[in-house]
Amino acid sequence: MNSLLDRALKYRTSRRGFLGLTAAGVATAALVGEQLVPAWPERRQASAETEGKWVTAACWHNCGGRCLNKALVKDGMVIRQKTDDTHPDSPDYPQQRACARGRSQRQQVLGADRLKYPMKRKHWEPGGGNKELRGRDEWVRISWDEALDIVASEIKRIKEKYGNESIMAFGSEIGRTLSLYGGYVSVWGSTSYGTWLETGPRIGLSSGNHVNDRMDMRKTQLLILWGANPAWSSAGLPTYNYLQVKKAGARVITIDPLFNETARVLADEWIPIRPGTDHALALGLAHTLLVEDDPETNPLIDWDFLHRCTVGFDKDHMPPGADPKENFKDYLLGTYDGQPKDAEWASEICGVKADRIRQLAREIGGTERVSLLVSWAPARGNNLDSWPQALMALGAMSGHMGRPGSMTGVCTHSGASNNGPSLVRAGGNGLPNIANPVKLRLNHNEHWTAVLEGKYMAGKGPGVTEPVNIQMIYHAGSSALNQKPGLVRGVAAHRKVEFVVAHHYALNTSAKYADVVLPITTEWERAGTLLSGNREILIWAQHVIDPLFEAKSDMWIAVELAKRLGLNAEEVCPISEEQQLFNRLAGAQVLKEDGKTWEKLLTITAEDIAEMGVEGEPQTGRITLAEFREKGIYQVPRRPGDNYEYVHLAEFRQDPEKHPLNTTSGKLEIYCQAIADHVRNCGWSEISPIPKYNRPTEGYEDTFADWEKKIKGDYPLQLYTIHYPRRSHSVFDNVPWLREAFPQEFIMNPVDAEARGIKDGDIVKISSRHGTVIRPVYLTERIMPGVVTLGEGAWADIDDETGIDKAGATNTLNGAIPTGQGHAGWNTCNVQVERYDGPLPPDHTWPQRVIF
Ligand SMILES: Nc1nc2c(c(=O)[nH]1)N[C@H]1C(S)=C(S)[C@@H](COP(=O)(O)OP(=O)(O)OC[C@H]3O[C@@H](n4cnc5c(=O)[nH]c(N)nc54)[C@H](O)[C@@H]3O)O[C@H]1N2
Ligand SMILES: Nc1nc2c(c(=O)[nH]1)N[C@H]1C(S)=C(S)[C@@H](COP(=O)(O)OP(=O)(O)OC[C@H]3O[C@@H](n4cnc5c(=O)[nH]c(N)nc54)[C@H](O)[C@@H]3O)O[C@H]1N2
Ligand code: SF4
Ligand SMILES: [Mo]
Repeated sequence: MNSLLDRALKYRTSRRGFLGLTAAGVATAALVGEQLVPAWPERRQASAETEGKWVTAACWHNCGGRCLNKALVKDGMVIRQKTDDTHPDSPDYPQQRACARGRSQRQQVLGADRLKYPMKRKHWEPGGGNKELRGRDEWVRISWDEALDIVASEIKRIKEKYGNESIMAFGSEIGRTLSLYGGYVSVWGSTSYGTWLETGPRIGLSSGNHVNDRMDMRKTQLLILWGANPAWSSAGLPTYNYLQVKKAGARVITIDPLFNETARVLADEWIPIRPGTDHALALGLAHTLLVEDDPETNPLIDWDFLHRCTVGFDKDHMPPGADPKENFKDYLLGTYDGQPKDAEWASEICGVKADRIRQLAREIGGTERVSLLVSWAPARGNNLDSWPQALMALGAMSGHMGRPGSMTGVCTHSGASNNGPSLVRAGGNGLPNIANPVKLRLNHNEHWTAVLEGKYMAGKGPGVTEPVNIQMIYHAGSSALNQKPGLVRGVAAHRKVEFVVAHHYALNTSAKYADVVLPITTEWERAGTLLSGNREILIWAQHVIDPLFEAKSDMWIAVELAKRLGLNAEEVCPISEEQQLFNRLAGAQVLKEDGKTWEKLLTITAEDIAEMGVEGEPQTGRITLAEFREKGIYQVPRRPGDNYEYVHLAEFRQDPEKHPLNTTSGKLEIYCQAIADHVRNCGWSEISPIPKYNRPTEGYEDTFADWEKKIKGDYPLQLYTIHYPRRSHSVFDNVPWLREAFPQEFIMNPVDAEARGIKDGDIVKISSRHGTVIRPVYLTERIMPGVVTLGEGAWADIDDETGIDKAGATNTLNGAIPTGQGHAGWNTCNVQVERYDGPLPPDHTWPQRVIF
């Protein structure tokens, strides 16, 4: 180990190499952000040499992409990275090329701020000691034995004093140990899918992607990217795939508060819209279709599909038991409430001109093949439970479902531009599940409040709460304190409980506020794993380097704690990491060219098995294990017209009786009692079974003190939090290269800035009802007036005196506001912005969090 460290420490560099040796780069090349990687000239030299071995290195983050990253390993150190060059690139059979984050992966794994040893807070005592010091105490290096003894004894003490229902934990491996020890409180709710998680499946779509694949999409004539920015949030191929759709002749419209990077590449037209108001736009479009449709002269509605495949559209197509007056058509027309949901009504809410709404409806209804694609972003807002249903109703009315080149729904994350079942898939790891005996779960909008106030909404109907007493927070996966809503409240909760422990490889927000921090290996230091991404690939990420310093895996910790708690460690981890990897390799399958039958992916010999030191049987498959190891990827070749093309809902459209959906009626539910019941049971708010517009808490309407008179309130701007290219959520935020490349600017329209005396590049103070951050401002007409945005995921850096977060973590601004199905409301938040006169050096110049 020592020689590995010596070698690593010899290889120091500035971030210059990454940005190129430009004059500006040289001028700012103070040695901040030192990393344990070779300096630029040494790397150039390394590339010229043939020494070293290229190893496929995991890029394992929840980033919406999945690319091939390779590391050149020499003397046990990574000296260079590259991306996919396993085959020539073409639109049909493209390379899986890495983004800037993947190419900076070394800067994270080998960062100077890697946690080296277990450590405890200097003033920690059993029971917490002075808990207010969490987040500002000094750190003391301790041995693994001491660290594990402390954690085990606190788990035992807290369980005996308060019961298992006082331990809240995040993380799968530690969950195994805690489950065997009587269980732990877990957390529920959609942080990612917005309201698609619960609404999607109940209305007949799904929570995830549900459109056609990339080859089929080339048949589309009108591509509408409705709140979708794959250029930033699905790095890799999606933007390139959409470019092929455009090249094949499609017109492209984006509907988004921001003229985003994707629009810059693809859009023929940008329609700006206020965040959280897409539901109103969908209703305005549906109303226009309804009043302008004439089957003879102006056919805009696909009546055949609507009547055969949906329930709830009009009084003649209601599910049994439903009030016939509660139908969608009469709601659109305003028959009973006196308010037609016409283009003018929609325009006042969403900000799109009424004429443009009507014109867009004509385009959608009047074009043969349309792709109406949304990401989850427009559903990630308070009270937006009925938005997915409104979009589905629009897609069903216009008939853009279940046909080649025609689709409506979610198309995002790793499925962006290319939905459909995986064509190549890994086997299971063979690890048996361990059930958690504790059934108490806290919604992520409530868990910090529940710690502070001792009660939570019990899921037993409107307003029914029950008591809870959390005394321990265990962070061993996810970045909960930074990534869940209500960060300011979260910090207070961390300073209230008796014990906080975190596993991490750098001092992220959860670790910063802990009592004990345990250093963790990254994927590069482990046995290897199989990673999937878009439907056509499987990546074998391999062991790259030995564990750095004293880092251990989460499973090792789970096992060591189990031993100290008197549990059977064998039960926690009955299968070695190597055997788990082998099981996944041996079980990998690939779809044959007929598009119907599966074959094993790998030929594995007895020698392979002996070399891996695992148990298994030789097998025959499509490629050899050696080839898969060498390339690190298997990619299914594609061509237009192949048997892998996928059209979502095709069979259902053809014969809905023979291929019913998994809904109460078996059809698409424009009237859906199940989702209304579910929301009611959650306890926070109620919705109608049809997609009626719900006013979002902290949405556009709440920027007004008086909505009727249109008098603005104290927080007059709408903030939404965008997924930002510096990071994958909080991951990579500590990498100085990426900090410099993507400066975490606050994006604002010049009109709003001028009214506040703000100039481009000024430091601004952004305040919401829940917290305050400061950031440099980037003024651009690419964002619509009245709306501002900031990238989510920065590592909070809160000054305890002023309460100001200088890093600009968006959850400092986003409050924890439980509504509807308990989903996260990141894109509905009201703020005020003013100039900030204090200094704020660029964050790539900040000292890294190097502890020892
Ligand atoms: N304000 C606001 N907040 C948001 C969002 C937003 O738009 N706005 N987006 C939300 C969305 S869509 C999502 S999906 C969530 C994501 O929320 P999280 O999943 O909490 O976010 P990540 O930052 O990806 O956290 C993963 C953490 O696991 C760590 N990690 C990785 N591998 C290991 C390992 O092997 N062991 C251990 N112990 N740790 C490991 C990473 O370093 C990282 O700290 O964030 C949500 N939060
Ligand atoms: N670089 C990077 N990529 C990521 C992630 C990351 O953290 N960083 N996280 C990954 C994860 S887990 C997820 S879930 C996805 C999330 O990805 P998405 O769900 O696509 O979310 P965003 O990228 O935040 O927003 C997409 C677009 O929607 C717009 N938008 C935001 N709110 C609204 C709205 O209310 N209405 C409309 N019409 N448009 C709106 C934004 O301006 C943006 O252009 O990203 C994934 N990809
Ligand atoms: S998109 Fe994701 S998997 Fe691909 S290189 Fe970037 S961070 Fe890595
Ligand atoms: Mo997500």
